[in-house]
Amino acid sequence: AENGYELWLRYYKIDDAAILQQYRNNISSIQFTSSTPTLLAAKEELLNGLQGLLDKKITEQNLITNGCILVGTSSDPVIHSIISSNFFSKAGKEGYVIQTVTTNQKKVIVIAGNTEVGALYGCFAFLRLLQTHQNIQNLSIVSAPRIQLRMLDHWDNVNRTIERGYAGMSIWNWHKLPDYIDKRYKDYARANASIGINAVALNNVNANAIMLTKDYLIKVAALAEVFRPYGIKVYLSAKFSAPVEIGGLKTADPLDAQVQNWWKQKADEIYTYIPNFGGFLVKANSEEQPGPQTYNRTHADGANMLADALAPHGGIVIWRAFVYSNENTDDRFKQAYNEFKPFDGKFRNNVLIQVKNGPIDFQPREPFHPLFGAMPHTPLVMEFQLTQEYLGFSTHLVYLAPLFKECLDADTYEQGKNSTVSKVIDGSSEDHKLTGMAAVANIGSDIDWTGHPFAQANWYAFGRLAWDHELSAAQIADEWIRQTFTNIQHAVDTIKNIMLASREITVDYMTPLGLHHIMGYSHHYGPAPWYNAAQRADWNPVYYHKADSLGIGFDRTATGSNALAQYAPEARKQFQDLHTCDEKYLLWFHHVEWNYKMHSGRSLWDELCYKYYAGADSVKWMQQQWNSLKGFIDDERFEQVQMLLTIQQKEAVWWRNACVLYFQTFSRMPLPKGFEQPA
Ligand code: GCW
Repeated sequence: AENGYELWLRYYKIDDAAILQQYRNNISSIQFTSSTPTLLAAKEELLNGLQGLLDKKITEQNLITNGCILVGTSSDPVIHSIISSNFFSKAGKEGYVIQTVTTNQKKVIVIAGNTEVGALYGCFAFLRLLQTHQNIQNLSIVSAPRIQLRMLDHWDNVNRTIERGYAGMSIWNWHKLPDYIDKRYKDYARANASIGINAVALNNVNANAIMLTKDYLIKVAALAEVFRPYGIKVYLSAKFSAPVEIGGLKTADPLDAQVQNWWKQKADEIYTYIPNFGGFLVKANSEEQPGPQTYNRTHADGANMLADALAPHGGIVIWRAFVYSNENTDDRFKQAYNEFKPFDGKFRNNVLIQVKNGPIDFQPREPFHPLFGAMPHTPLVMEFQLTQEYLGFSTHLVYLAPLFKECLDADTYEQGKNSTVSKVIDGSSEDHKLTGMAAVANIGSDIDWTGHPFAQANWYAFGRLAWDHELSAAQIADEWIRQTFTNIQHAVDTIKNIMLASREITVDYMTPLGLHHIMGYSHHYGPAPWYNAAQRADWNPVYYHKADSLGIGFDRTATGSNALAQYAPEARKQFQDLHTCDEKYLLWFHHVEWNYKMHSGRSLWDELCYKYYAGADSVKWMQQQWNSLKGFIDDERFEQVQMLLTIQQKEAVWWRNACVLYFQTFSRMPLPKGFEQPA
């Protein structure tokens, strides 16, 4: 059944006769140079994949014959003798080499890395070539990740609920662990390894200290064991108050010797169970979480204490910069920068600071976070969100690669032109060795893992971009579609068009022209721009859109909150002038009069209506496009997406009507000519 469980790792017989023939001619057997756990995992995957895709028995050989695929590491003498070391120096620690070579008159394909995990990644990459119907007759590929730490953050709770999870319960079955190993754990590891993800934080950043007790560490160790052959390290979200909660201490003050000692011992203990433990992820002093500031200490004091405990074992601390408080009456946009920038250079070298892509909170569109480029002495980890907290949960089809790329490609101008966010993140502009990109997972116990067949694409796209942020959103969509649905060109193109347009369409029906944070209170689903009742002002949509009789938008220029001052002058320039500011970001930075004339010649009010209507209408277009695919993909997933698009269409109209009617109470202007006034 086509229930989506296999994700993009579908190995069904290739349905194109010419391609199938080419592959059968070129592939007959495999040979692995050793049988360590990682190479065994690679062999299992390659055999399964090849036998499925080629519908042919693939044998294992000790001899090099024509059509043999030879897999191993650069240290193997045979591989060493037939592959130039040049290739291996480009592959680095985790990269791979795929080369067609003729040796002793035998034509073979070599898949190898400097490490076993590199070879494993190479096997997945090779299978991807077949799944996407590439010509494999003369391969010469070298690929290495641009970013070291490619990480999923699960916001999974101990009771298996998932904060902001929309695809069922947590796949971690804490109750049955460590003795019962769910098949999903391995399939999860396979999926991640196939796209190069090498780190996972298992539990919610709103952490439960119980995760650090022996009972749970043993369960964590069992998962780590399953993941290890696939090159994946486990991390845990650490609750800062753990020394008090589970350690019996009176304080969690990071400068207290007993507290420091408690963490040291805890780290030592963790490594006895999990020798390759990655380290801690920490949310401190944000949204009621405890942290060093609880004891009048700084983020640096807190992070460095944990870093010192982990350092002897090679562990790292990923400390989140997602901080803001209600007591601080300054624009929420500015708070993370103000709190963190002063500590640039003050963190231990095994501390990374994890920054959300934008300054508020995973909105459909945000400008890049001003911390990128502003802390040159500190490695910053990108934090994206796959689970669509603000983008229609797992109900709306929104392909996020364009959102990720928009942020990665943004120019911080911190070291002159072309200091893109991606260069900050990959360490190239500030010369960091330790680099990372993380994403909040959208994975749950639903059969298809993500609750929407297209949400799988976001998981996939994240991994691919963490490996190589130069890939385009279109390239990634193309390969994902071919692996997941079909290689029929017309269908690939149609699906790709839907995917590539989906994010902008969503912005249009939710938050066009730079509107942000106008969604339903607390659950964050649907529109509620009128909401003004939260105990915390900074959770009220009215705080963000500031609509009044004159206009709408948040003035973040020098006449307003002056958040723009946090950007480098050249970057600031893109936003600070009302007339030249890209209209996609307009209301992020300016309070604009309803009658203001936009680039289109329309008034702001008309343009706002135009965007909302275009967004909702475009979902109808998505439906039409999808409907044209009937028969090109399996009925099950076809119908599933069809139903989801029907909901999306209704809800796009809901967003449009709610926002237009509400904002109309301020503009007091009619809808543009020809637009139907919502009831
Ligand atoms: O987006 C907000 C969410 C919280 C989340 C927080 C965070 C884990 O609404 O649910 O808490 O961000 O990123 O810490």
